[in-house]
Amino acid sequence: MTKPAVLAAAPFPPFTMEPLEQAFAVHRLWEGLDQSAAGSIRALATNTLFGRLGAEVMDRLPALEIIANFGVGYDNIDIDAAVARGVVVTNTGGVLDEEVADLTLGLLLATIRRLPQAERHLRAGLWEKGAFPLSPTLRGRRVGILGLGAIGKAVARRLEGFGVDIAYHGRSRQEGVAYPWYPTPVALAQAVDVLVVVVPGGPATVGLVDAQVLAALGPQGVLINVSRGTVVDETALIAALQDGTILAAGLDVFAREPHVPAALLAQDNAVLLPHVGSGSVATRTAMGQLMIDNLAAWFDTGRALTPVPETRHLQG
Ligand code: 8YV
Repeated sequence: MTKPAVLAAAPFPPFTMEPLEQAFAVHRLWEGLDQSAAGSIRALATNTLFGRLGAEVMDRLPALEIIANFGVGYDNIDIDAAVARGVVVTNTGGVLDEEVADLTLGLLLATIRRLPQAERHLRAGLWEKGAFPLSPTLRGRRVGILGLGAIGKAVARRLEGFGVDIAYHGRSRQEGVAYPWYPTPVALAQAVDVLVVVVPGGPATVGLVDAQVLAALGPQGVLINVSRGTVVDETALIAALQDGTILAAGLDVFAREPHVPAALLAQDNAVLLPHVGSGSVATRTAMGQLMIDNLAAWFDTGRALTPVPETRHLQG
């Protein structure tokens, strides 16, 4: 039986590339794609590394039926263009939530207790000259979660174990959630002194955390962002870190990855990670497998396993 033709938009790790190539006839976009091959492509496998997957790529693929994303966030895909072409889009929600939540707590503690700075102090031989300065604390803080989805809830469950108060903002108050809900990001920021950003990226959330939200968070405020750099106004954040509008920030994501502004690198009150939220071997393997399983299910049954909400109606 002929294997369905799948276009890989960008390279995947070997533990994903190998099973992908076993199951499908894989074309590699980065090696070029001639017009006859383009006509045979029924599926696209992509990830955020490829960059924006827009109408111009989809238009080159007249037989395209499905786009499988290696990642839970799919702001890298032009969903309207996919829906207009009847193309189902899948993501890898579910298999990375706990991993990203673990990382979020690690980043939160690292930022408040200044762990990377303390380690730098030790490695630089400064401990023998003097103790590392005392740090701020998580004790007695109130943590606001911006975006109480699956990852936000996994973060909240962990925070309960840390004995801190939790509040949240999302578009609407959630039934059955006991944490206080605030109707706007500013109102949430005013009520808390740690703001954890886990809201999805994309046009609806660009600049959601702006200068006003940072001012509301206040001089003892700590911002943690593990979602997308676009959700935070990076220029406003740099200014807020420089002038003490907020205390500190822990960032796993940036507006123009992998570029990190020099002004952020210069801030001692920022803990900066290279987008490693889901980046363990086990979780990335599971994400790759779910991407492949989505494609296999689509070709076997005409129904993908984890279509994104905007394209669910396109499945039979
Ligand atoms: C990336 C992520 O997909 O799942 C997401 O939304 O941000 C990450 O897991 C990862 O960088 C793979 O490209």
